[in-house]
Amino acid sequence: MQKLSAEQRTQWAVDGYLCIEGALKSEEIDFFSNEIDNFRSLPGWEPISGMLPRGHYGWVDKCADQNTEAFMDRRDILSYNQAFIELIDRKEVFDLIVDIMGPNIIFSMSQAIVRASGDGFPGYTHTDGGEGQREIRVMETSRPIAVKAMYLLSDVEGPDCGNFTVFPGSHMRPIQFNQDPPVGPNTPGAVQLTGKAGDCYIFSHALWHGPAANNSGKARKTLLYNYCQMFMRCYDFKDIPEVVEHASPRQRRLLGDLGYDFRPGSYFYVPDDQTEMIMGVV
Ligand SMILES: O=C(O)CCC(=O)C(=O)O
Repeated sequence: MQKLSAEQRTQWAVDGYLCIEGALKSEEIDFFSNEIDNFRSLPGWEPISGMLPRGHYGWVDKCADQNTEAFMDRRDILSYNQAFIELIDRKEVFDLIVDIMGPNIIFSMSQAIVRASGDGFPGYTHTDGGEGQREIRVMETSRPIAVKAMYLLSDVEGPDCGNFTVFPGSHMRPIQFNQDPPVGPNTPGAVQLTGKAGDCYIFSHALWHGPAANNSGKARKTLLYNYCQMFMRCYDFKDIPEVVEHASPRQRRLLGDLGYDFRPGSYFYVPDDQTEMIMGVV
């Protein structure tokens, strides 16, 4: 499997994120972009404003706004197309995630976000994994608990274009989540990243990050795939998801199929063949 270059390893340790340019081909960008537009009209998990506890998603018949340029935040997207399952272990990104996290990992969530232009959303900054993980940071030399891959499906060419915004190096500092005004994409130290459709950002759960406002005149579309150490389990599914039937052995393992029925101790010590399975040699 491919490994981080020396330069990438340093950037990962120092900044807490990487950009993989051209991770998706142009026909894949169009394909995934169309898929996102298509499942707007299909049932799925979305935030239901004001009706659920923070960060929880509810089942909706369709996205509230059918305009493909409007906001959408759809979770658990693997069942919409086989291509979303295949993306779980896409070589250009997955190899590097394994190099960073080690082999004892599981796939924990998938998401498609469309950030509309000009809707007044100011952006926000957070760390991943909610209140608990917010208290946990990594060192330069430690494996992270969780890592996200964010695939850009739109070009992001200037500031305030819905940019993925990061505070380089912040994965090693406690996030100041109770400031007034809150830490955000225009706080000193924030870097609004630009990129091309097809690029992929890989970042640690502990990095202060989030979207910037989008005043670009066009929607910004992304896919987000999250991986965590196996002991943490998945965020998106209570049980092994049905899509596992359409997955390769490695994808099955990443979706939580250990090859035996659940018993206390499962996901604690990993299956005997975990390293070979993740490295793709079984
Ligand atoms: O840029 C976005 O739309 C949100 C990405 C993000 O902050 C996250 O996935 O945690």
